[in-house]
Amino acid sequence: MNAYVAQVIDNVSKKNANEPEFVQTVKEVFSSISPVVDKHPEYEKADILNRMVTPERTFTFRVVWTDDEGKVHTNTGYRCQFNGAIGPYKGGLRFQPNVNLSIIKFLGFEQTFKNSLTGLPIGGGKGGADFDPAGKSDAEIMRFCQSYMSALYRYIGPDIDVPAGDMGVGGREIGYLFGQYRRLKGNFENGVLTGKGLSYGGSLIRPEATGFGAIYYLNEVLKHENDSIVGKRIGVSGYGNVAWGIMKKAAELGAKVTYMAGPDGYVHDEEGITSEEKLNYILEMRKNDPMHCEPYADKFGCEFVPNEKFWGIKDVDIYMPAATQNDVDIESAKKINESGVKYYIEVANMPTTNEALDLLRANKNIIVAPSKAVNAGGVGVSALEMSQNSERLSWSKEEVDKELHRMMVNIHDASAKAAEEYGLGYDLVAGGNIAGFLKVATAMLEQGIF
Ligand code: 2IT
Repeated sequence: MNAYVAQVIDNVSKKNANEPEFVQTVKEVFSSISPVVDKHPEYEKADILNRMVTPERTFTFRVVWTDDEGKVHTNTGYRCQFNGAIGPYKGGLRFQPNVNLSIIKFLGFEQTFKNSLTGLPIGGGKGGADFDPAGKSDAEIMRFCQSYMSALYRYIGPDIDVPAGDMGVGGREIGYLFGQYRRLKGNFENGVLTGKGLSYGGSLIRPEATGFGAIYYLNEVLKHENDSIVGKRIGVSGYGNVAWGIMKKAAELGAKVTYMAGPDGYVHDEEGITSEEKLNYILEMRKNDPMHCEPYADKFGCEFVPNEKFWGIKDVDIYMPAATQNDVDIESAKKINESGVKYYIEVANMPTTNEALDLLRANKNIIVAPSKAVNAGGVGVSALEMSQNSERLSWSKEEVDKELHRMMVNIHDASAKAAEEYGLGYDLVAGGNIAGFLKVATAMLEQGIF
């Protein structure tokens, strides 16, 4: 490995030893860019890598709210404005009890390269809170969001930093966050958030964009292998917003999701989760209880395996981890390697541990695609939402979908080309990291030392 790259990884590992997820993602991205740094000594001269692993600004804030019984609760909010070299900071907010600085920084670092891959002018950022939305009433969610935005609003804006949703933050939360921003600022600046409702500047297709984009990307991988999506069976971990978009688009293109997994176990639906009735039921089920997917198996009479993950099953063609980080560990990766399944398409942010990813990438019979490319259609359509807001108009469904499709084809092709240029063959993981990195590095170099 390039000595400068190794030295930066070593620095980060020591300095951020209490931030394991962040260290993990830095190692993953930077191990791919070693040949690029060999070729470009100017990066070391300008210390680009140490600058890239140091967020431009990170802050935490107090979020106090009152529950329906009148009890006062205190949470910690976060926002990490990681890299603004190619555009305003852009990235979601995650509300989950396990949120901490390490998780926010890993997501912000990944987001920087992902956003660069979209080809659109957006920098990288991420935020959230250690708030648990499970079991909260609508009024409690609203009060939490209002308190959260009261602390954040001074530091964001359409040309500064544009948050969106992530786990625990969907259309409802974005609505309350935007309402409070508007109330505090006394203006209508809807480009400050994306993932908004259609009545106040949201974009068509944004809720489905991450899942649809993942299938468009998968389609390019299949084409590259002279294969076709028609008739393919897909195992998806997760059944949230992103997994749902995958199910829907897969069905539209003639494939089917036959496995889905939740925190309580997994469902096997050999017929495929393809009908409108099934897709609608999943939305209903999730609204009532986001922790259990077993009711689906009960309702549609299919197999449910409690407390297990499905990694290792042989009766699918494609695995798509779409739940959360580090869902696939080394033991799961061994099972996947033995399953004979050819395509491993990451969807959730960092769903694979580094060890597991190395093992899968070493298997020449498996094609691995990285989440920062595969799931980039979500933030990509967020950037299209920003464009629509600044133009003060809205695009048709067809226009947004066409742009999303074009973006995913470009991301796939740019990743394949970057890997090819560095003599790495069809390595989508390295290629995605290299292509994302180059644009950010160039922008930083051209803007001078700071
Ligand atoms: O991980 C992600 O890319 C997101 N949560 C979406 C971010 C966005 O700004 O739409």
